[in-house]
Amino acid sequence: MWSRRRLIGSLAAAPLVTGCDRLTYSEGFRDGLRAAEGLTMAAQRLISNRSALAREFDEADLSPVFRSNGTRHPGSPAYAAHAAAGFADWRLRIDGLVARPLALSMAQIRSLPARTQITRHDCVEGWSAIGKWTGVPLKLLLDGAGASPRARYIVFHCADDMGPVRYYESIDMVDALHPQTILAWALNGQPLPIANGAPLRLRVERQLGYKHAKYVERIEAVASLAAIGGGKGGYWEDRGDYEWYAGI
Ligand SMILES: Nc1nc2c(c(=O)[nH]1)N[C@H]1C(S)=C(S)[C@@H](COP(=O)(O)O)O[C@H]1N2
Ligand SMILES: [Mo]
Repeated sequence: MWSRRRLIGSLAAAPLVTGCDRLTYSEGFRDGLRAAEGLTMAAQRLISNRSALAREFDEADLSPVFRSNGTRHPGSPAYAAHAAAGFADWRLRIDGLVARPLALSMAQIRSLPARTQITRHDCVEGWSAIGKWTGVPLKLLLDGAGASPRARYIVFHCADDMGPVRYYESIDMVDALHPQTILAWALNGQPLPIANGAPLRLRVERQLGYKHAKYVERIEAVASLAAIGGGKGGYWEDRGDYEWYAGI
């Protein structure tokens, strides 16, 4: 049985960078890759670029207003009830290819080690904004749930209806384990506003705006995206509007 106490203890004790990560980010490992026969320059560039940090800014750079886009309020009565209760009964579920499926309250999530980062958000519609985000590293949650090595993608299921379907997005493990990939619960030092995805939204800083799922209620580890939604890895991707890979 996975008690609440053990859960918090285990998540809180989890180091932010361990095992594979340290290997991926260490210079020695990259040197090894460089030397590896048959690996093209383009592939090397891709690997090192994708694990690099996105630029972080100063307080002075913050946009006066961080605008919102897409859903500004998931209209459902269920969401409205959660908002009215200050999201006290909201649960983030973590399931799929994990050893220990979790359902975490916002109080539990806020008590976990947090990362704060000031980054620029770039929307394909042609606007950018700089905001300060605070949240729990996704890696910590995945380690806490015991994500399987068979997991190749992480899917974010959202609470907002887009007509008959709900918004969802997905990222691969390179982005999922990236140190700046967090589930944010604060924007500019304040609780995350509803317009920006309360109570919890993804920040995946090496990707364009539509990948940053708002109103996240479930995180699913999967080996393939084929059986999720329309099979293309996201709401916009299924419609054929945007590409799944939106790296910046
Ligand atoms: N659940 C959900 N997530 C979403 C969207 C949405 O409509 N619903 N819009 C996306 C788009 S296109 C962008 S640019 C950002 C906007 O985030 P913001 O509202 O905090 O500016 O959220 C992304 N995540
Ligand atoms: Mo966007």
